[in-house]
Amino acid sequence: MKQLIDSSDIADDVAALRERMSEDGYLYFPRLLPSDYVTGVRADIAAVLHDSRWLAPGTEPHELRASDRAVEEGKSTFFGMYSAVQATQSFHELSERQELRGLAQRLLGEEVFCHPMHIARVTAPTPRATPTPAHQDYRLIQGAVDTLTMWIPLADCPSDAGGLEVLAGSHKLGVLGVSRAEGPGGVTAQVAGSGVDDWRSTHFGQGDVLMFTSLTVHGARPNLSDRLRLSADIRWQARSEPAAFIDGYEPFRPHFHPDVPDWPTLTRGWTSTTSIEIPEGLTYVRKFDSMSEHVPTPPSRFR
Ligand SMILES: O=C(O)CCC(=O)C(=O)O
Repeated sequence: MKQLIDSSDIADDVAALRERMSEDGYLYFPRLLPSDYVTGVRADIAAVLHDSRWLAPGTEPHELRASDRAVEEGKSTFFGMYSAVQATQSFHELSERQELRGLAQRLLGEEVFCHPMHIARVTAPTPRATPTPAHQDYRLIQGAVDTLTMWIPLADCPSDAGGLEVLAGSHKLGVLGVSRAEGPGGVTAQVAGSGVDDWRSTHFGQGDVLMFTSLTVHGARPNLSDRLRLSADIRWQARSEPAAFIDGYEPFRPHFHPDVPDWPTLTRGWTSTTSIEIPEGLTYVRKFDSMSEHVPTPPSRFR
């Protein structure tokens, strides 16, 4: 496994950050979030997993050992557990951490906002759950091509637990063709024959941040452990650029809505909802069919 390059030493150097993102399509910051803080968020989610019987009987919740009930995301028995995770205030408040906002702002060079559709991944061991196939986020998220994803493990994720891997430099290939695939997202990017083959990953620790562009090909490695892999996907874009919406739905509903209830139900009893608020005055574009054959590559800051 080729290792991700650690960018901690350039975290405050705007020019160096942008140059490396433009070159590699990703940036990696080990332990960017304080361990105690991440442990608190994980404990809140582990309580949901315990109550949903996703944790093996007789095991400690923080170990995240999977029970037989743990299934791949999107299966019918997934949604009870996932709705409760999506109703967890501390999970969404990850997006309010200044370490994350500051990084996004430095990279995008203007005021940013965080998509309220924060995604929690509770990944059961393979083969019960198929690893996320290699894909680019742009076809799925659309809107601003310079939307940046932060993938954040909420528990240590050694390589047997199947962390994320990125194809360094693949963002320069533009929007790739896709085919249907098993696993989260349901699509895979047609990258074979592109000549780009620099796959990178690492033994992730809790609170690491792996950040990449919406054109960077990435996917998950198989979870060969007996634990649930727990991580968050947090996305940022420039406030001045359009966000995408699906016809018939208000923009930025919760992940997996309507199989997961809408915000009024999820946020009942919260002490603050700032983590999921949408700034006023955003512009929007209608989503296109993510499987379309030819999708033009919009100009980007990072190519
Ligand atoms: O955690 C995963 O399995 C997938 C995450 C991902 O693909 C993403 O953040 O876009």
